[in-house]
Amino acid sequence: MNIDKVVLVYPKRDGRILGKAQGSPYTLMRLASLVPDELPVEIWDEDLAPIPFHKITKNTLMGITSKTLSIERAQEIAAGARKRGARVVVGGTHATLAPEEVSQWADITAVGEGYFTWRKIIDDVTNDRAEKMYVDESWANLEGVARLTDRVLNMVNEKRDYWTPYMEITRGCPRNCSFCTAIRVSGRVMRHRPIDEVVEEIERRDIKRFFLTDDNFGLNFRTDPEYIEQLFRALKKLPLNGWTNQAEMMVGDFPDLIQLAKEAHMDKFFIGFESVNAGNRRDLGGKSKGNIEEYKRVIRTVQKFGIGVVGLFVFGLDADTPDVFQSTWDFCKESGLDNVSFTIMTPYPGTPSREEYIRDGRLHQNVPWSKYDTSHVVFDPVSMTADQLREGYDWICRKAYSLPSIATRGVRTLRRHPLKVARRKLFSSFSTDFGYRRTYSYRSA
Ligand code: B12
Ligand code: SF4
Repeated sequence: MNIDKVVLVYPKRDGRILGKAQGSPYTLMRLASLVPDELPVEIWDEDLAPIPFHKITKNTLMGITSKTLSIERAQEIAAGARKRGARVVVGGTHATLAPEEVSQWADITAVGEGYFTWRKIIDDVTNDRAEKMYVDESWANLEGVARLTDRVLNMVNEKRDYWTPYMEITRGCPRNCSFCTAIRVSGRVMRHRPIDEVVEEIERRDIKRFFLTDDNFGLNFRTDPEYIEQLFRALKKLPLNGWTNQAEMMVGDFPDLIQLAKEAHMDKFFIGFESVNAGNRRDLGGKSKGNIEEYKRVIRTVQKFGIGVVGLFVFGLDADTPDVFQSTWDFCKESGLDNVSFTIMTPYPGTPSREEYIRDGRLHQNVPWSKYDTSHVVFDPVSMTADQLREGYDWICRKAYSLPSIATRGVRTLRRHPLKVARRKLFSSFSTDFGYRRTYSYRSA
């Protein structure tokens, strides 16, 4: 095929929020940077603007990325593009978790990481030898991989069009939580980008804030403290306003690194406490044990250094009874968490949880993938009914994401910073809770 243009597409979910889309299309920026210089490349983010179908020709190679919740929209876009003769490649989370399903309507399905396969796909399509499916689950070294090109940085206006830039520093997580899809997408081998590449990327993008895409950045505090220390010392020198990352409780055991994190301008740890119910331990791969006194100790330790803690909780695990909502809410209030995220257990394809629910006849049938958004109930829990899970979730979200609750937590967070930096911290003090309020609002959409 004679490719005259490569387009990379992010299917719509949230649209613009107060004029900007939520986060920069980082996955597509990395993939666009792999397109050979001689081929024109464009990024079409449907959260920013409608897909310009009229610009698609039979010489267009289209790559679509999609999570499970947007796969139906991805399929519509693919059908529109194929009608105009384009060749369509679909990759990302859902294609990795359910490749047979996706390959029924995509020309090419990319499973796992695209850092090496995407270039090969372009080359194979050009030379008319493309295969139906490309798989990369080798979890290769990240050194020198998909460095963002200036062409791509000139194409995406991160400051004007997006609230949050994303950034990848590490990838993978060696744990094995039964409901987790992240490890199926980025593997159970923890890999690090070289620190000089990280610094160079931040400087060249000229970003002052970012959200780390890393699945379990905090685990490196234990497994690779030297890397973390050097990273923090390098980030300290940059003029950053703040950054956030996903971690687990054991970061509380490393006060020296938390101090360095603060000096490196880190704002918040998103910590997966997952459950206040000790009975759920089995599902949590050994990382959270439902010991709420321990949770509180970790929160206090981190906050003492001026870093915020966002508590992540999931409802509907096997041992959850209807009183889990009240006990979680009590914990949130007592513990002084800065922000809270509540999700309903969602059995994504490719996870052991889903297999178990299917085996037990507990998975709800004919539910569209768009409802797999962690705010809808798509299965029958063991220790309560689906209605109780739905109602309890609504109850706790109404409490936690009410404007007075958000204001109370936001002001508390803001007061942790010295007055002279308060303006810079205003956005991050409130934005996380507002984001989750929006996610929850899909319940009634
Ligand atoms: C950053 C992130 C977000 C960001 C948004 C990022 C974005 N713009 O989409 C935020 C914080 C907003 C977010 C929100 C949510 N997220 Co999220 N998120 C992630 C995270 C941590 C990293 C993704 C990322 O950017 N990685 C870095 C880039 C460079 O890598 P990548 O995307 O994996 O892409 C590589 C490959 O997948 C492949 N590839 C990807 N696309 C394509 C396309 C082609 C053509 C090819 C060839 C290759 C290819 O190549 C890339 C390079 O190797 C992943 C976890 C993970 N490890 O995947 C979860 C993850 C994708 N999110 C998940 C979920 C559930 C959600 C929420 C529903 C959670 C919630 N309740 O709020 C919401 C949904 C929001 C929405 N509207 O879509 C799940 C998805 C599960 C599923 N089956 O769909 C994941 C896997 C995490 C998990 N919980 O298991 N998320
Ligand atoms: S710790 Fe987090 S990223 Fe790692 S397997 Fe568990 S849920 Fe997934």
